[in-house]
Amino acid sequence: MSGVTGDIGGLLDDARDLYADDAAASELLERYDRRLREPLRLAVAGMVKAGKSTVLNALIGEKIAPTDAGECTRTVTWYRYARTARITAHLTGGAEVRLPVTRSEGSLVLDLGGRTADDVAWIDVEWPSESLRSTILIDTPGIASLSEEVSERSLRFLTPTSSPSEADAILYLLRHIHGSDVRFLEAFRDTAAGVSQTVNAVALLSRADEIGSGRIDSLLSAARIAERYRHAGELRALALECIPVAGLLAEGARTLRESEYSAFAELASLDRVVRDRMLVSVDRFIRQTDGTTLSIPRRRELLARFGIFGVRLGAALVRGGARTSSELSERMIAQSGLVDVQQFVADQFRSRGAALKARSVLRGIELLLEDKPKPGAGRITAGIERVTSGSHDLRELALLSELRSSETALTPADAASAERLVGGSGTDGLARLGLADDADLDQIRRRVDEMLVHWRGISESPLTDRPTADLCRVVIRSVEGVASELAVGGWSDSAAADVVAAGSPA
Ligand SMILES: Nc1nc2c(ncn2[C@@H]2O[C@H](COP(=O)(O)OP(=O)(O)O)[C@@H](O)[C@H]2O)c(=O)[nH]1
Ligand SMILES: [Mg+2]
Repeated sequence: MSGVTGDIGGLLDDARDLYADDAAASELLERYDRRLREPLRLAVAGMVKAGKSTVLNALIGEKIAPTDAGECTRTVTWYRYARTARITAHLTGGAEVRLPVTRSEGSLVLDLGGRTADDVAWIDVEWPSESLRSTILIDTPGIASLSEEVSERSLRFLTPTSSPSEADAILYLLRHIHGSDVRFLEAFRDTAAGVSQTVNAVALLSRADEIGSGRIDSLLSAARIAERYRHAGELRALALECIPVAGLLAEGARTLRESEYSAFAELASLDRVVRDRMLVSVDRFIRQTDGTTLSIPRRRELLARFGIFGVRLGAALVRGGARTSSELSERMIAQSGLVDVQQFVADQFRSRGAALKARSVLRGIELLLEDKPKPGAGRITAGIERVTSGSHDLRELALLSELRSSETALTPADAASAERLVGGSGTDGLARLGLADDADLDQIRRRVDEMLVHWRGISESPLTDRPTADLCRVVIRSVEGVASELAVGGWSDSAAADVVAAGSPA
């Protein structure tokens, strides 16, 4: 354990001593301790039928989360890595029941054995998928569901009032920005309030293929809408990014079968006029025709798996040269937006995993101290302050949130630069510096120097107020971090001279 995780370990020990005579509090602290060691918890949330379970399947690369309307889509379900598959239902009364691991046509079948979603607190799916090693994925029932109880289940889980959210970060799926989306995201942000705020949500503009009615340029329209949302006031403060994603296409592509490749190849080989006529609409596609040897049930199956957009795209990609099922799968995935989502999760959530988990746990300890005040707790409160202000990672998260949600005294250009430097566009060094992937050492060194001089200038100006100077110090520390990460040791020659010059009494 290192850095912030280690510091919190010490705090948790102190808290355990303080609450040694309180079994419930001790158990809670035990859970926080485990949470620090487990992978990051990433929840998929959004309104009913936003495409949550489909995107989750695409991320895992298997049809494992149910997407039909069964009872299981109304429960919170955890997907965690384990070497052998095992499914456990945690019942509302506290009991645990093992559920059978059954598959049907490649999909996992979750069978509650006659119980309803109301009987089940949550389902724990342990699954041998590599993609789950570094992240726990959590599927949640739709918020703003017709059934209030179902919505409540998600809200209690993601935005509880007296404990931290069970999720460290969320993928929030939306099709249009809706009042309930904004209200939920605000509640999620406020659940993380307290000393170590952050923006830890990303918005996914989901079912992107349907945006242009499934026309082949639908994804371009979706990209334009996402761009608009990205800068729209309300979403900007609540989500780090807005990424368009065609989940069904991604899910279909990641689980593409040989027989499906053959079907696309057959469509691709049809005479152009016949093909265009067939693909003009869903109705046309499943109509009786002599134009193709694909039976109507097979065509229906293709539609269910890929949507009309996916069917059109699949045929176009085969015509464009996808010669095998794996080539087709790769090209479909590239179009779906899935890679952008994966990249975002890696850059913004996984790379900050320790800080995001720390934030959740610190908030938990804070709330416990509020809920059950005790003499001697002051030491722990002070410890929380110390860890929060001493951890550069946590200060970066807080600053990012501040830059996103409130006006600062910085010029718009400086605010944008600060946001990038603290990792708002990705946590790797080049992204922070706003340099291309192939930037050479010289460019990096120059940019680092330039940034240090600029931000020290603001920080030390007599016109700069105290909060802005504090903000500058976080930015400077981030730039120094980048310099050492990218091993441009040389920055210190000129920059060190600056430090000496600035610090010398002359
Ligand atoms: N066309 C299209 N349909 C989708 C997409 N994602 C999900 N769906 C369909 O929408 C329905 C609801 O999807 P699901 O993932 O269960 O939504 P959830 O309620 O948010 O979990 C299912 O019938 C999916 O096949 C998508 O990207 N494109
Ligand atoms: Mg679902």
